[in-house]
Amino acid sequence: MAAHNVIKGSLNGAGKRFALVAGRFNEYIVDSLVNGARNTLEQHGVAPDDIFLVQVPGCFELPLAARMVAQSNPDLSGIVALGAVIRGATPHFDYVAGECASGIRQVSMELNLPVGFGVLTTETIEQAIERAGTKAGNKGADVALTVLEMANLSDALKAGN
Ligand code: INI
Repeated sequence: MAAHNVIKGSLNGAGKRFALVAGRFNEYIVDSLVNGARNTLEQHGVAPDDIFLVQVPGCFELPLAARMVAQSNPDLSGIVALGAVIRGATPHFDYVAGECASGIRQVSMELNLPVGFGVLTTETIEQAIERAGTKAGNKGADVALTVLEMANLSDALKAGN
C-alpha cells in the first residue's frame, strides 16, 4: 500500500543552479566524476549555463572551497563535491578522506545547503576507476542526483509542504 503524507524531493532540475567543486588530485578519475555529475544534472533539466566547475588542489580543500563558493553565490541550489582519495600505502589517506568527509558535512549543515559527498575513497586505483563510470557506476552521477533531490526537498519544505 502506498504511504500517505510522504514528503520527498523531486528530480526536476529546471531553474536550479549548481556548483561542482572538484579536486585535481587523481585528475584522470575526477574528470569522469565531473562529467557524470554534469551530464546527470543536464539530463534532469538543469541548464548547462547553470552548472559551473570550481577546481581545487585536492580533497582536503573541498570543504573550504564549497563554503567560499556558497557564500559568493547565494542563488545556488546545491554543491556537488567531487574527488578521489586512493589509499595506496599511505596513512595520509585517513586524514585527507576523514577531514574531507567531516568538513563537507559541517559546511552543509552550517549553510543549510545540500553539499554532496562525491568523493571516492578506495584501496586501489582500479576500484576508483570502477566507480568513475566503468563497471560500478559513476559516483559523480549518483551524488548529483542526491543533491538535486535534496535541493527540491528544501524547496518543498520551504513552500510549507
Ligand atoms: N588529495 C586527494 O584528493 N586524493 C588523494 O588521494 C590524496 N593523497 O593521497 O594524498 C590527496 N592529497 C592532497 C590533499 O588533498 C591536499 O591537497 C594537500 O594535503 C594540501 O592541503
